[in-house]
Parts: sequence; structure tokens; C-alpha cells
Amino acid sequence: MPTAEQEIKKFERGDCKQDDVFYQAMEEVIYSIAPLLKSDEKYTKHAILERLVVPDRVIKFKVVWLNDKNEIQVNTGYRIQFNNALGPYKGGLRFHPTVNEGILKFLGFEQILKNSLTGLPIGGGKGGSDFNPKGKSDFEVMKFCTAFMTELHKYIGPRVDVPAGDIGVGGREIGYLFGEYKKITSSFEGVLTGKPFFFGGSLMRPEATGYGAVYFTEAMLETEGKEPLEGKVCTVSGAGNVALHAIEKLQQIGAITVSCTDSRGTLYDSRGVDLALLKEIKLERRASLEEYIKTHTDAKYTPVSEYPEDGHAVWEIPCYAAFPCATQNELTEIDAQNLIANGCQSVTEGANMPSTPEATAAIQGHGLCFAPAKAANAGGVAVSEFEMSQNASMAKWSFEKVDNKLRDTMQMICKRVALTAKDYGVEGNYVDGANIAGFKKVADAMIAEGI
Ligand code: NDP
Ligand code: 2IT
Repeated sequence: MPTAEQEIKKFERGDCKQDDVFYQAMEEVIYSIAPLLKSDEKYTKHAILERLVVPDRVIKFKVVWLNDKNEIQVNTGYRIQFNNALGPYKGGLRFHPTVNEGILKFLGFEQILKNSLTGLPIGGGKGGSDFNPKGKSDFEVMKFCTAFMTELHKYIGPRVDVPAGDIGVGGREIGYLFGEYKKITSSFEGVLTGKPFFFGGSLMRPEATGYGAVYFTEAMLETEGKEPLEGKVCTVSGAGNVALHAIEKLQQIGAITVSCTDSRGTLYDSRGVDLALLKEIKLERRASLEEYIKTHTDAKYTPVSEYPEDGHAVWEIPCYAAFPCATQNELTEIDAQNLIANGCQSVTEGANMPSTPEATAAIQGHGLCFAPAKAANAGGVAVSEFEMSQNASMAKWSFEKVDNKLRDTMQMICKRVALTAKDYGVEGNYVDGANIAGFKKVADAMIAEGI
């Protein structure tokens, strides 16, 4: 039986820097599943790893659109249909200038195992574009989304591939994308999730990822015999969909959430952040967090230029629980050491792969609870699947129903991850538990479905 090191060697990386994040995600999974591969040779016999790390298809297309000055703009669009062993391809679209094939491969690969962990019938995919929505007018965003969908519509469908939001893609963008799909195909169907509520969206989808991450953390702390979040100081990074709803749920349960960040800097308000103001600044005005200190003069704003070397100001703030909710690799080894030194007890990944491998090792090595992204942020895609269900049956579920199902799903994932870790001799290691449980279900389906 090959060791994890031997398995990794099979997938020797080339010179392509873009693929670094994909290999980072893949290597973690290969190390985690080594005990499973050792205990059952069928996974090696059926070459599951070799098949799983290659997407079913990578769709890449040109997106040409006109800006407000009637100048022609050109971007690249992608959809990576990674694996549909468990259901239609499912995963978000990211609009950000850094988007490339490597980033989308990492996100799509993670999505396969995350979606598997939810127990719902959804496969894994991801897409997006290097389009930068920042500073664009609503009309420009609409024209870009329309042009993007002109190509994308050929490849998606409610039983084929169902995209949703991610960084830079929220209700506004999903609305424009949906409108164009409807126009081209003359059909009103659940081909995208994260739609605004009044035309087919699910209640709670905007809140789902952030709320779900907090539900997962509550379940994990209880399972690990640690004190609950009530009354505790929490730090959150990011100031978008995931971060703001994590803050909202933390405040609802009585935690004191003192921070958030955006691409320009970090905000620290020791009395607890003013969420209504944050929503106005980030969601309505789409402005910088620096605006906050104009009215809250005793809060502290640290611009990115003043961050510690190889680190981030937000993780220097003492806290009981940390919630990285912005982007990949935003929590480094130095950041992890700061958290540990300041007595942090728990780290929950709201973003996808926000911790570097070195940070994860340090956090786990010091006995902190660590909730990996593919388990902790699965609430978003779970409620996306609830939206697909509602669309298929022309139903509308209440807020309470979706919230209860979300909480149950997050508690179920936590239990499954913890039990799997125990079964494979790595009790308390939620990274290994999530990877083994997620992988096993997809792998068993792939074996049953043949090559
Ligand atoms: P949003 O676009 O709503 O918000 C992203 C936030 O992170 C913004 O505050 C943004 O700053 C900041 N940010 C983005 N990129 C960077 C960067 N390179 N450096 C520093 N800050 C950055 O995205 P979401 O909240 O939806 O997504 C956040 C994370 O959660 C991502 O990792 C995403 O993949 C993951 N995720 C999202 C889900 C969802 O349902 N939306 C589900 C599961 C995971 P600024 O405001 O300046 O742009
Ligand atoms: O990373 C993710 O899970 C998402 N961006 C949400 C995917 C979805 O289909 O709702």
C-alpha cells in the first residue's frame, strides 16, 4: 500500500504557480485519507485518487462586454465541473481579479468533499471570472453578468450544474445571471441558487454560511468539552456575506465580536462591532471599513500597509474564538502563533482554506479546536440545496424551517466528522475526520457507478 508521501509524488506538480493552492488542498486530503486507503485497498484498486483530482471538465470562455463609456472590455470566464458522483455539479461563482484556473480547481476540489459531507445529493463544481466588480456601476455589473451567462448557459441546468455565489457574487449578480438565463432559454427553473427571495430564492440563504459556521462551532465546542461562545470575545475577518452573518449570529447568541477586515484593512472595536453600520458600509455603500471610524472614533482601523510581516493585524487581537471568513491563506503561521499566545481556544474556517498548512499544524498542535472549511462553511451550500428542493417542488419554506434544517445539518456534520476521526484513530482532528468522511462517500459512489 503506498504511503501518503508516495501518493503525493504521483501528482508531482509542474511549474504552474497558479496550481499552488490546488496542490495545497489536495495534499491535505491525501495525508488525511492515508489511514482509509490503508484500511481498504478498494480505493487504490479503483484509482479513486487519480480520478478524483482531475476535473470532469474545465470550461473556459471569453466574456466581452461594454462599460459605461461604451468601451469594449474583455474578461475570462470559467466553470469547472469537477465531480458529479453524488449529484449535479454544485458550487459558487467567484468574480475577483485574482481568479484563475488554479484557484477554481482548489475551490472545486474542496467543494466535492464539502458537498459530500452535507449528506445531500450534490456534486462539486466552481466557476467565476477575473472580472472585478469593485467600482463598477450596477449597469456595468449587469452587462458583464449578461455576457458571462451568454456562454455559461450552454453548460448548466437544474439537474446538470447549479452555480451560486462566492466572493464578488451575491444576490445582485445572481439576479442578473438568472434574468439572462431565463431570457435565453425561455425557462424559469432552479438553475442558480442564492436568488433573491421574491423570485425563487430561499429564505436564509444569505445568512446560511455565517450562521452555519457558528452552529458548527457551538457543536464542536460542546463535543470537545470546551466553554460555549456566550459572553466570549470573538474575532472575525472579512466583511462580506460570510463574515457579516457570522458576526450577526455570534451577537445573537451573546458573544462579543470585536473585529472584521476587508481587502484594505482591519477594524477593531473592543466594545463589539456595530453590525447595522457595517452592513450599511459594506453591503449598501460598498465602501471601505475605514468609514466606520468616522462615527465610532474610539474604534481602531489598521490599513494593510501596517500589518505585521507575514501576518495580519486581526489575529493579534486576543480572543476566545477566531473566525477567518475572508479568503484563502489569510491566517499564517505567525498569525496562528499570535492566536495561541493570546489564549485563543478555537478557530473556525468560514472562508475556504483560510489557514495555511503551517497555521493549521500550529493550531492543532497546541490543542485548540479547529473547524476546517469543508465542514464549517458547508451551511451555505446546504441551504443552496434546500433552495433547489424548494424550486423543484414550487414550494416556499419558512425562515424557521430552513434555520432548523441548517442547524440540524451543521450538528450532523460535526458529529460525523468527530466520529470518523475517532474511528480512524485521530480523535479530535476535524481536518482528518472531514476529509475521510467526505472522501469515502464520493469514492464509494464512484466505485458503484463504474468508470
Ligand atoms: P464577499 O465577496 O461577500 O466578501 C469577501 C470579503 O473578504 C470582503 O470583505 C473582501 O474585502 C474580503 N476579501 C476578499 N478577497 C480578499 C483578499 N484577497 N484579501 C483580503 N480580503 C479579501 O465573499 P463571501 O463572504 O461570500 O466569501 C468569503 C469566503 O467564504 C470565501 O473564501 C468564499 O469562498 C467562502 N465561502 C462563501 C460562501 C457563500 O455562501 N458566500 C459559502 C462557503 C464559503 P472587500 O470588501 O474589500 O472586497
Ligand atoms: O464555497 C461554497 O460552498 C460556496 N461558495 C457556496 C456554493 C453554493 O452552491 O451555494
